[in-house]
Amino acid sequence: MFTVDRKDFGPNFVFGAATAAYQIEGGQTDGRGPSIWDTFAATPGNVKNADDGHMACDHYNRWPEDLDLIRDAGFEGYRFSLAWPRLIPEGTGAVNQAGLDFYDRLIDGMLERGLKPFATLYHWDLPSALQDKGGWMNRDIAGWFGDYAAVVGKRFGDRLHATATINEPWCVAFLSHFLGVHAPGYRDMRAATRAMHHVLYAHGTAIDALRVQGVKNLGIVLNLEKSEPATDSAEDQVAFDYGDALFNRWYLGGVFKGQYPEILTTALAKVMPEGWEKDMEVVSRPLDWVGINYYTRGLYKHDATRPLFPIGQVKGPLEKNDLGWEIYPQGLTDLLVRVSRDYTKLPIYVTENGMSEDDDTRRVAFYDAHLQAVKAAQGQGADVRGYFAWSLLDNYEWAEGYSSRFGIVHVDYQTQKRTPKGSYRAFQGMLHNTR
Ligand code: IFM
Repeated sequence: MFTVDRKDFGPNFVFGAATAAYQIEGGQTDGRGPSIWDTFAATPGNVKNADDGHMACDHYNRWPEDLDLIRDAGFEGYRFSLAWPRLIPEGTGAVNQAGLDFYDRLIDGMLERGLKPFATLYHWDLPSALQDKGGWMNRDIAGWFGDYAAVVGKRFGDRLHATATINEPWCVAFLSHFLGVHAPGYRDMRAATRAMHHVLYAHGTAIDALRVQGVKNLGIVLNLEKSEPATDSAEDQVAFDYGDALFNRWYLGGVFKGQYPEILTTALAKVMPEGWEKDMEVVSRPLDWVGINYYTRGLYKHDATRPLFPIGQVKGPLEKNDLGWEIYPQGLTDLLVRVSRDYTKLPIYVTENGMSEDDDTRRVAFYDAHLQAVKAAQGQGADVRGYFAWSLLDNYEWAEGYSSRFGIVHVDYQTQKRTPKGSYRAFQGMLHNTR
């Protein structure tokens, strides 16, 4: 059970569970086009056990049961993503009627159960046809994404409670184009820098397209880490400055101030896309809310062997999840307070927080500590309006395949049987408690 009480968070606070299309849907034979994750997963060495999302949690067919689980836990919101290649198989042009029908059913299913739909337009499943044209490295992606946003806005906009453009632009850009860990698996600074800018330019372009369609309550979902120096040496301080700029300030500064950190625009000057400065007004279009996904901290140390940025990372001493990520609830409080103090007074939602772990008692403790951290941030003035557990279901954890389990509901991938875990019951206990 949790030590926090639902009432601690205020009357309009939204509790929810989160998922993403590629990680749970399956259902790939309704006219959906291929995505970069299909081919990335099929390339040996990219994903543990060569797992892919062709079946995932079969949510495409089992969504009524999944929505029942969300409702029965007492959650008020469901954060889900729409698959671009399901809706527009080639990325641009013809729309897939079966895809429209699927999301019609899903969104109506949420509304029938009294759940607020929190939609995300892009959670990493780029149509392969667009990758063939350079994907996030191509500036034209802003227009392609804007057109896709207009299709979603026109069809579903009036039924969505909140809409985010991009999930975790750092992952879309840096993790996928510099570290090579996610699709399309590039390890190239020029590719990454282009993606870092284009993903935010596309975000702003999509905001414009959604506003034209009259869609309300628009935001973006940023994954932020609590960056810290490994020691208090001057060199590690510089490493921390780079690390924080790359992970946090690029996105926060771009979206809320129309400015990228100077330390990066200087270091990356030779590979920045030409004329990027002129796009900053679009990058920083006014929003209605911001989502923050939080998991861990980053500890930075000086590393002179790295040519572009003299930074390396060290593993800290804190307790870790089964992927080796440090558990650091204080970091969530600090980030929420920092965002509201230094970047925006908009409502903040914790759009993801959770733990990869087989031992669910540790997950319950994780959630409890992080809910306490949210409460502490509210006490320090951060306008936090909601919290979404990642994830409703065990699901396809990208390069980790199905070996990593983040769910509050266990999924048996042989039978697709769902079994609520203790952490699900802990949320249920808190959310049904009327004390
Ligand atoms: O599973 C992912 C999710 O898709 C995006 N945020 C982090 C989660 C855990 O790694």
